[in-house]
Amino acid sequence: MAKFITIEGGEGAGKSTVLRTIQNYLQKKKIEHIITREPGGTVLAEKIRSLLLEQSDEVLLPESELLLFFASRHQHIQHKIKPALEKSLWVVSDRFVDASFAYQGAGRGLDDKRIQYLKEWLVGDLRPDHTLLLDAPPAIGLDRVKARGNLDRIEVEQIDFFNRVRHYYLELADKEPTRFHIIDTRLSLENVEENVQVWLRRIAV
Ligand code: Z5A
Repeated sequence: MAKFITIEGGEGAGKSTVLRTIQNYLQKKKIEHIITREPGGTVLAEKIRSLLLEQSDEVLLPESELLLFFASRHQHIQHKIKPALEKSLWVVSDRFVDASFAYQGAGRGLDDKRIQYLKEWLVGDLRPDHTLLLDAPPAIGLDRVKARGNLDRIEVEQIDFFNRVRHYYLELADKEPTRFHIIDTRLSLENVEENVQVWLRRIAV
């Protein structure tokens, strides 16, 4: 049966490595799937991604940011996620709607009720079967991202912003233990990979 899996976490949590591990596993098991991401995933949604991540002289207001994330998500759901699930493919998405509550809600301080309204309207009852939360203190992830190179518009936020994001994700994982699995990404990449494999063997039944 098709599964919808999302990967969440802070900056530099190692999502790229984890996604490669998942892709290799699904290929080995001959499970048909797509790997996709938010913001992005379709041609127009990727254009919105550029607007969201580019540094700009004009301040992108929190409300506009939230609406752009949902505009990108709506394109992504209707043109990519739902059609794939309807064809019984597994869908693995690098971030999904939890990120809006974490970043725009907890991070930027926008009212959860407004985000909930957009979720009910545009996401409806589409819900990930499993969510992998890659967790580490933000200082560690940010150091990794800085070592990698240029920072995007969101990565230049202050550490308090990322602490609020992390705290939100951990609370949500605590509330939804059946959906969430947390992996500590302070561990080496090899250990993270091993833990992802163990989790995959458990869910891919
Ligand atoms: N966002 C939002 O605000 N609201 C929303 O609704 C959505 C998203 C959907 C873009 O997302 C931004 O949009 C993101 C959230 C926000 N905020 N920011 N900033 P994104 O997912 O495309 O970008 P990202 O979260 O910034 O991804 P990233 O920085 O590329 O992180 P990553 O993919 O998790 O990291 P990585 O490239 O795999 O690893 C970074 C480096 O660390 C790399 O050199 C690795 O080799 C190294 N690394 C990773 N793990 C380890 C371990 N365990 N040991 C040693 N080294 C490691």
